[in-house]
Amino acid sequence: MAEEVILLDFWPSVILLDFWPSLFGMRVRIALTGKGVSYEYRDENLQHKSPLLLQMNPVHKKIPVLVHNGKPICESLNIVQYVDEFWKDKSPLLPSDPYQRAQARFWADYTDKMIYNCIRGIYTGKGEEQEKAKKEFIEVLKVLEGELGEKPYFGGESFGFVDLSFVPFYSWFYAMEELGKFSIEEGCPKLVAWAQRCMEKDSVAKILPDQHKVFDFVLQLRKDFVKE
Ligand code: GS8
Repeated sequence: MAEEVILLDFWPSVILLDFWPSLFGMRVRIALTGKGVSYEYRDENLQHKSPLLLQMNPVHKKIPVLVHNGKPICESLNIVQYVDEFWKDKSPLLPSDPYQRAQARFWADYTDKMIYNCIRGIYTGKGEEQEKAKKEFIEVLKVLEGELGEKPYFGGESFGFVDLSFVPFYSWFYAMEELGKFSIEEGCPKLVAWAQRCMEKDSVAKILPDQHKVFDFVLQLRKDFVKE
């Protein structure tokens, strides 16, 4: 019993294990910030993962991990849904209608599966391989632009789960454009306008890192894959 009390005293109630340029980590940071939840942020060195990360995510050993009252929650979209359910009174992210919720999860999952692969293809690829990733990236963005339609947000009139899942990618747009020598705005003007609209929200503006800083990071990352 005494041990339990010490443990609870020791743990700040919310800790986020993360890495600053992580598109997945940004989702969780935006969710917590939007909900007004204070949390301890711990930036991991992914080459030398902390014992806490290995203990809290023994399956994938990846960030982000939310540690709430000493208990881990893993996988960014799963964490965001947990945050939305636990702190349900402020800024709801998922719609209450079951069909709308299913649709929101579908599109969030789409951003996960489709965009990250293209981005990876752009920063790890050269020549034809990179061209293919670029083309696919624009196609995927156009599909998302179609889903957005004339709405201000994917969630309709307010910023929601799909917006939150997708907007971190905006911080990597500049790096992709520089590496791929193309303009995303030219192909997808409405999507860029949507991202800029999201940036007007404090919870997004505070969290998304500077695009130039991300570009420097991506250049370093690229060195591990491509010998120029
Ligand atoms: C992806 C997390 C991830 O790839 C999620 O949380 O949504 N599906 C997961 N995390 C990366 C850093 S961001 O690219 C990571 O922790 N990598 C460390 C490793 O692979 O060893």
